[in-house]
Amino acid sequence: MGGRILVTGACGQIGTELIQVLKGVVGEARIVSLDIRDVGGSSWLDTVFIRGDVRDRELLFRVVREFRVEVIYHLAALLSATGERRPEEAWTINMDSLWHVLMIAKEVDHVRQVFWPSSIAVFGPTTPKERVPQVTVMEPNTIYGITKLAGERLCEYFCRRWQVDVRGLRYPGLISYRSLPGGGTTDYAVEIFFAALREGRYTCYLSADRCLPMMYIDDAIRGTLELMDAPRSALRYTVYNFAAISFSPSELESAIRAHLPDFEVEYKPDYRDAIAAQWPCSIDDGAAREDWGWAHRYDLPALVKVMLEGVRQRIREEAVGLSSPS
Ligand code: NAD
Ligand code: AKB
Repeated sequence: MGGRILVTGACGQIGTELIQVLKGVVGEARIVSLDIRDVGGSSWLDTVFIRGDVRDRELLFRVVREFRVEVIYHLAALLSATGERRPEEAWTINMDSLWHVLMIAKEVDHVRQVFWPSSIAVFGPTTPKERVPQVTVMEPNTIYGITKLAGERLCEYFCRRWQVDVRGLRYPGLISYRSLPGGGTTDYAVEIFFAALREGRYTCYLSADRCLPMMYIDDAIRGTLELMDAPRSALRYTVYNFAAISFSPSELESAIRAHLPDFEVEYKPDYRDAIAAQWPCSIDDGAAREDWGWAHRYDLPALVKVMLEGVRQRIREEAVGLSSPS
């Protein structure tokens, strides 16, 4: 058997979707999942599951050596909204774990690649709002954004100083129905579909005109794997701007209302609106498009269509006990 792929944060929104796709590429036997959540056994989505804390350096070294891991997708983190409620934990989970993963990649010979996600949260109030360039002012003022900025610099450092092959993307808000988001500011763009189909109404915690960069999950996973497959020599950056579409809650509301004319949204901005206010509306991902051929496939109408179909199906399955909310 070839080397294994380790996915940390495996039970989260991205981990769940990434593993399903990776299984189709390399088979479940080559995937090791790690998360702090209790999944009720030693298997997650038919992969080997290790329950543990990514801050535990010894555990990470042991898992990587025992399973002869070659590639690490290091996804475990606290996201922006949770991070503002638990800043010290956000710092230790997001930063200590990245340090350990990069040290492992530096020291363990059979580890040849690391993927680590950054975020649009790396930008701040002094960053341009529209078509943010790849290289720009980055002065985030959420703890989450600060960990992403420090993380980007750390990845760059390990890459330059020790030739660790670490690659990253500044993900926008990701939208999915098979796995649900956890503790982010952009989560409204998933919740709204469930509320539209279940209750016909939604109370949105962002302002109606709070425009943010967003992406359908299938585009995000495909782009991630394309970046990992790209020849290292083609990559000018360690972490790339990565974009698809941008919209505000009221634009999403209108796009949903094109399918559900009676759908109603009330706007009651809370602390998450202040977080989103620091982030840009749109991103220039020209470097990703030039260097490794990135191209998104889902525009807003396509995203709304696939989400309404998927959420409707999921609600039906839940009603007959075939699927449980995650
Ligand atoms: P998520 O919150 O859905 O999942 C994170 C997972 O990490 C959870 O399953 C959680 O149990 C696990 N975890 C948390 N603390 C842990 C610990 N101490 N040890 C082990 N596991 C732990 O998040 P996600 O949306 O899947 O995000 C994955 C990565 O992508 C994160 O780094 C996040 O910052 C980044 N990202 C996500 C988005 C998005 O919209 N989903 C956008 C930008 C960046
Ligand atoms: C969040 O809202 O925290 C994430 C992100 C954009 O990083 N979805």
